[in-house]
Amino acid sequence: MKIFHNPRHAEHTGRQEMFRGRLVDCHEVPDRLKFVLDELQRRPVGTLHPVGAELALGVAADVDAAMARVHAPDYLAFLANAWRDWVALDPANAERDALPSVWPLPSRHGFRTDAPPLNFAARLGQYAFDSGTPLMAGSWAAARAGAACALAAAQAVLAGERVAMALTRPPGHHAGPDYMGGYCFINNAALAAQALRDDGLRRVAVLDVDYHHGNGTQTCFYERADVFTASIHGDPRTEYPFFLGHADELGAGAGEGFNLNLPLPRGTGFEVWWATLQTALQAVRDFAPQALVVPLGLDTFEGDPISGFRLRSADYVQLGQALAQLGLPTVLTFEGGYAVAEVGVNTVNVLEGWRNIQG
Ligand code: OKP
Ligand code: ZN
Repeated sequence: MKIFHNPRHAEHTGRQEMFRGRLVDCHEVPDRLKFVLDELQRRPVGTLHPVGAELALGVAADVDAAMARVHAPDYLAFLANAWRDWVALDPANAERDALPSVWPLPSRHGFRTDAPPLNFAARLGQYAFDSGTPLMAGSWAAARAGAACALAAAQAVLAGERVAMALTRPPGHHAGPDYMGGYCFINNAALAAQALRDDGLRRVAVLDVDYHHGNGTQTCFYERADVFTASIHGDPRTEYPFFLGHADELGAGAGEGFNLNLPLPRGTGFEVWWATLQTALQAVRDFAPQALVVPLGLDTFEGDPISGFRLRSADYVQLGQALAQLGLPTVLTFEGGYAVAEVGVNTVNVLEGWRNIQG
């Protein structure tokens, strides 16, 4: 197994996120990735490939083109210049992370979309759906290098690898065509799926096992029949991201029937989660894809500080085995998992499960 990791991930280190009326320490921290790398030293289940160097060696143009296949040009330009614009708003901002604090409500409330604001604080609100996603000087570089990891993993799978992982942060599955949020800026899983399609695979499935609904990925492919999206997650009636992820979201237009949401109540344990996984796996098999992308969140763990499922560390070996048994070329993207001390063991357990099946 090839593991493409992002040497620039720590350039994105948030200080605080807004949570229920106050600023709290960020959960999405660089140590998450470091603990996975540490565990991979102890259990070398795959080969490690840093991707930052490839960015410098001229793959950069490909990365920008691939991001533009998923994200809107104005959104990418916004991200590329966001830090400069934040500091231009007030030089004192150089010492603070950027967080939005004002948003347009949907246009039915009368707010205009035909007169976009110039003020950067307002533009940040236009492109972000929460105030829990701090943006700082290195966020763009880190997210862009992460996109390169996702593309490298897709390319490895196209070249014949059975499974490849994009080990990067910030995560991606909440980022939509033209918005950031949920700690995400660039949707790495969507990039990988689109890259697989662009290289000639006709059908690609995405199976999101993060605790939180992959709203960004769902939205990217909602009206398409070529990419089937499925997600098992905490019920949005009580769980983040709240405004998407219900069971009645089946896709639209040509994409009708090609989205599957399997929300579960907070507190769900492995037995029910596993039965639900079987439903998702059967739906993937029914779609008969030529490749699979798995946004791999480890925040279904019982010890996760911001999530509500009850999986144990050993359960992740079974998850890896079940995914491997699909027998599909697979790209894994690293998403959530905030029990930092255990996220390395839990991640590598998935990969270990894969290796059990591969032989
Ligand atoms: C990102 B991923 C917790 C509030 C929730 C957003 C959670 C984003 C999860 N204090 N903040 O899906 O793991
Ligand atoms: Zn999550």
